[in-house]
Amino acid sequence: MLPASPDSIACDLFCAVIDNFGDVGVCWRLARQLSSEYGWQVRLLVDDLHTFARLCPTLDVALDRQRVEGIVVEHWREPAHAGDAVTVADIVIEAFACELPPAYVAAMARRARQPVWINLEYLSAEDWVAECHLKPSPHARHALTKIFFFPGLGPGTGGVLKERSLDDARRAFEASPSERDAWWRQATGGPAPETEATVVSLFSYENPAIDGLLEQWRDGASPIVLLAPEGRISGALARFFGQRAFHAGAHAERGNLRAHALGFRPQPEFDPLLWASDVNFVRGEDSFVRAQWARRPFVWHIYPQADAAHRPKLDAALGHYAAGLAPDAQAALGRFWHAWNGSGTPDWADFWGHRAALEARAETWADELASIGDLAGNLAEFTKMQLK
Ligand code: TRH
Repeated sequence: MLPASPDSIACDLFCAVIDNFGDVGVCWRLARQLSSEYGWQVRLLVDDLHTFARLCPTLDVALDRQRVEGIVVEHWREPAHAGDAVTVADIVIEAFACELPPAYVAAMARRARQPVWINLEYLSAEDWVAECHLKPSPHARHALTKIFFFPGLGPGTGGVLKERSLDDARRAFEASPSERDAWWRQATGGPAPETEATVVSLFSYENPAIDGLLEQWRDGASPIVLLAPEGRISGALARFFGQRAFHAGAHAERGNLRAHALGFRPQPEFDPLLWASDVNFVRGEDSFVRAQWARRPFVWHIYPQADAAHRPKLDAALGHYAAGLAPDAQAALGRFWHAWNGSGTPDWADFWGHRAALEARAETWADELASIGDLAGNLAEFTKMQLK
């Protein structure tokens, strides 16, 4: 980590956990990157330390204030609570439109130098995002302006998070048989599988399509090794394998399908799961992004929203990712993603028959995505201009 110089930028990042792990997952990743790569003094205020501790087990959920990996973490207890002393940072980020405490906003308005106020939005690949990115919104009562920062997959958006060291870490893992072997033994209790096996990681919400897919894998011609972190899909796996539960450490085998239940790991250890797999089923926002940086084919279970508001978002993501594929592979990818998200029945042979094309596209897509700059870098550059 860079040493915090006296004139280094102070940033308060507010995070309200709505559900699951993505809200705090994105904030924790961003906080670490702003601190370690840009030398910012980051204070992360989170309202749910228990969820946070799943991603960061060194966190002490009993503490109101602590320093973790160079970041000050405060338990944001009440919506109205803004830390013990209302000190306002140079940069204030409210993640995903969580409402800042009124006392904090009032203190922002009183500050001699106006802070840069960013509302970090959810990721969407839709075209309108580029039009709204960095648009200001004046506060109704105070002389303050909030800037909307939109992550996205295309030019003109804020991009997505990517640490500078990520590609090197992935390449080192891929190049080191001993590191991979150690990973397999630690994750599954056994060695890496035979090379003809297809390794599938499965991080997903409950999904009625899973039973059909498990049957196809069981009855398929070549071996499938399924790595399933314990979570919302575990109940369906337990039922399929006739077990009472499918907790971390459980194993099961049916036909050509072998499955291992993995423990939920600290966030930095999530990437090696993706690197150890041939194809990754991911969900939400942060794991969706990590799968893209893993440079392997992936299947996205998008966070379902009321009135099917997620459907255009799914298609917009496909529009970017599938664009470089030949028409038949593009159609198969679209069919499979739609089926995994409730429209149709997933056909594994149809999808995986395009493995070579999907693998090639995973590489070119990661390069395209990297060309728009990463979110923390884009944010740091924008705020630097504002602070001048
Ligand atoms: O958990 P998610 O579904 O999170 C979210 C939230 O539901 C949020 O409200 C919603 O708006 C958003 O999705 C779109 O999926 P996501 O975003 O992929 O977050 C999961 C995080 O958990 C990610 O940071 C990776 C991490 N993780 C670990 O740290 N260890 C693990 O073992 C696993 C499986 C995941």
